[in-house]
Amino acid sequence: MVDSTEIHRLLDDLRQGSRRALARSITLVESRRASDREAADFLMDKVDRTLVQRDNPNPLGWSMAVTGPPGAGKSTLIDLLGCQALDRGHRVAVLAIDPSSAKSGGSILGDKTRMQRLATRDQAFVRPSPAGTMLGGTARATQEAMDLCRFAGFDWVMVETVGVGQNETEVSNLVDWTLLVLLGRSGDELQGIKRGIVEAADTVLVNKADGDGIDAALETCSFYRSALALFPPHALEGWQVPCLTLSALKETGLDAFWSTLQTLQNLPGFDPWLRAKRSEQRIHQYRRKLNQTLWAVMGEGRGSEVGQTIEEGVRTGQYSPAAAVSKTMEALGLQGEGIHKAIQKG
Ligand SMILES: Nc1nc2c(ncn2[C@@H]2O[C@H](COP(=O)(O)OP(=O)(O)OP(=O)(O)O)[C@@H](O)[C@H]2O)c(=O)[nH]1
Ligand SMILES: [Mg+2]
Repeated sequence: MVDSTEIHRLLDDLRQGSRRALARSITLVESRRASDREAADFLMDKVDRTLVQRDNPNPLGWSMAVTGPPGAGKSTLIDLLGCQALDRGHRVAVLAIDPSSAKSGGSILGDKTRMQRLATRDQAFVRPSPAGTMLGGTARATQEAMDLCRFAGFDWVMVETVGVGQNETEVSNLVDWTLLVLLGRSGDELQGIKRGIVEAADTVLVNKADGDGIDAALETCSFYRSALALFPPHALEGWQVPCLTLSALKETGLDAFWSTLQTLQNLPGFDPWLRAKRSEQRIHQYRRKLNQTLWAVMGEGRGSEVGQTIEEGVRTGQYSPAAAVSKTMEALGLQGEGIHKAIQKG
């Protein structure tokens, strides 16, 4: 249980940029306990108000998702980009959605991590989060964790996501920019990567362009360049999604990445586009939260008696899924009765 004095202390410490307070706040927003939820909502309300003010008139900070197939080199790249961003004067935070920690309680800061260099830099904040139950390979509370990072003065936030399942495009709703990291293989393997993932990418990077891998990387890159040219125009006017080759291991090809980023941020429409994107994401966040909250109120289909009874009714065929939704609304006092009656009559 966290009381309001403690929340105010947390807020003060976060304002000072304390990484300890940041870690604690993220733990709070990740907690599933109802009492923590209340405290977290109180905290996030204050955080959000400040962030909205700070983003006016010009949006501040920069966040990127790093997506891509397993083993493409996402963590290695984040480690490198993170260190380079620190050297450029940014404060860097990394949130890694860790599929294993949910089961084992393990941490990517163990020997599995490829972010050793960043993790040892004093100014950086690296945090693994369990993947939880959220779709999209993103932890349930990732959006809130990102907001907390920004509030604590981390102006460069990167999120590593798991795999390339069909729901991973959800992560692009959380960040300013999505980097898709691919391996150099023969071009026709585009099939293996779902089109939606490529469509959600703002920049495509073909990694491991080193040693014997150079030719394959170049070939893959030219294949993607042709494919990307056929995609609908990007929401940011003047931006054509580029494909670059690089080696996160040998640290080559990064200059092109940084200059691409500069070109992007210098586009005349950049600020209005980013402002609009962030506004739209707030709507997403509201809807996602509303879903989660309703689901939680219903005991996630298990905990509450009403939820259990209704689910049992769906399972046995007593209620259609549609009738069950209106029954649920009714149980929550949300004028479901009319709809329910209409279904019964129909
Ligand atoms: N040759 C070469 N190997 C690389 C490069 N980048 C990463 N690797 C290696 O590829 C392996 C996977 O790298 P990670 O950074 O862990 O890849 P990842 O995409 O984060 O992997 P998951 O998180 O497990 O999906 C490691 O052995 C890296 O050392 C690169 O540019 N060139
Ligand atoms: Mg990784």
